[in-house]
Amino acid sequence: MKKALIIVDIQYDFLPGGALAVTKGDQVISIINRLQPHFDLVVATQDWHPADHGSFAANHADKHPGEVIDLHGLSQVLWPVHCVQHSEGAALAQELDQEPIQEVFQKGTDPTIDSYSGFYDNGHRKATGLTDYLKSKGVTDLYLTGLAADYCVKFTALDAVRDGFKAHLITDATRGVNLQPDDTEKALAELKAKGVELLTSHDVLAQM
Ligand code: VGL
Ligand code: ZN
Repeated sequence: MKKALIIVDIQYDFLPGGALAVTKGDQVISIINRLQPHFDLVVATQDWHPADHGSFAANHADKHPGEVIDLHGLSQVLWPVHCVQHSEGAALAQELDQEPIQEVFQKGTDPTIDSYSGFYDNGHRKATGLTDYLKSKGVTDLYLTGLAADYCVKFTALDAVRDGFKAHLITDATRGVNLQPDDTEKALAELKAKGVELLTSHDVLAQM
């Protein structure tokens, strides 16, 4: 058994004050920092959009964030402009200890399709390389943390299961966007039903 910590999208645009701020998103950072030394491998994902990305409401006439459109055959929630490549909002937060992070996998770079998961775009058309990387290192177990619980963390966890990893979600190391108030609760229930183990950072640290 080899364990990797997966840190999803700890970027300024998802933190309080950011373009797509997750309420209390900053509270997960110290927890993630505490977890990092206990893993065989630490990997991060980074939402990394070109300015003309199709998930931005501003790139569609008369559309607003929160509306849902058909984007090249896939249902797409429209978001405020966020995590534009090389912008300050797209940077990994300085408060996150980046020393233990071996590799950063970028996603959402194709303007025609969104990518919530760190493994594949939303149509499972292209891989980021994360699966091959983790398998090449002999990783069996993934511990998921970061933002946002109801989008990128959720879809990363689902793809982890799909690609044969044992997936664990550290519930106090994630927060949701909650476009609907119960979105995070629903996401966690769905993940649990699909075989993802839900546990707290306290549980993880006690096991190690
Ligand atoms: C995310 C919405 C749009 C996330 C990224 O990191 O959860 N959510 N892009
Ligand atoms: Zn995005």
